[in-house]
Amino acid sequence: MRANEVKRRWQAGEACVNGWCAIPNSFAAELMAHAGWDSLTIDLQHGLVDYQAAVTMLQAISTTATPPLARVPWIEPGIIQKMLDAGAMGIICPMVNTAEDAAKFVGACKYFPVGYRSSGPTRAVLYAGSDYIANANDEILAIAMIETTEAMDNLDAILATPGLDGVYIGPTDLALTMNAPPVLDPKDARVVAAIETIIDAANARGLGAGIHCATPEYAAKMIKRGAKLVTIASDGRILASAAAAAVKACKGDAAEAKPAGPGSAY
Ligand code: 3PY
Ligand code: MG
Repeated sequence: MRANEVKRRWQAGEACVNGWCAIPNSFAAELMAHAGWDSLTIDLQHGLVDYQAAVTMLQAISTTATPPLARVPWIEPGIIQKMLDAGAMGIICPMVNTAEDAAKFVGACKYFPVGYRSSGPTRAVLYAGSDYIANANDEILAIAMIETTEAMDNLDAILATPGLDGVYIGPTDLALTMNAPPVLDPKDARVVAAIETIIDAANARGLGAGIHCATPEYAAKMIKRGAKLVTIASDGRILASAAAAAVKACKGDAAEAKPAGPGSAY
């Protein structure tokens, strides 16, 4: 089976700089895949991506060696297994708040005896190899999002889940449950302390800790702090800011963003 390079990096103690695909388009995903990210995540939660678009995006990413991950909309075994069958090499699952949530999530990602994933890796065998089923439990990554105070309260129990490979911090949801400003790259001392607690606890158990960042500077800081997977913004955000910068570079002070509404942090 094709080796999961995210896992290899984690085993070598290295971090992955992860790209984030929210635009539901195979060419956008192909462009991202050729940009040099260590991994790419297709976002079916807050990205505008449905299953059929996600499949074509996986095919586009397959024009490179970049490992594809997927964030699913929720802890729902159906979509988790469909994304794995389509060739995702790991799943990031939102709102894993309890040990029960974690067991349900990991179980959907792994075949018997670790979990209850059903056999049928329709495209995954083409992408990852005909010996997929025998090796998938070792290569496929189950990454639980820690993004609430409830998850913080249950952190040790979640991290102890057999088969869990890593965690992924959602700073804005985490901040919401702490009554702090829901922003990426947070400065609020309580949110920063929670992020550091999660990173340290994951590293102590040999699990990978990921975090969603807005800027390359914050992402680099998180790698120094011990994160093993840092996402920088998203394809949509990078496109929007590069486009606005190009217009501004040409028009100078006359340039003016023209949002249709109040705009968004994403
Ligand atoms: C969050 O900030 O809550 C996220 O889920 C980022 O991906
Ligand atoms: Mg979130």
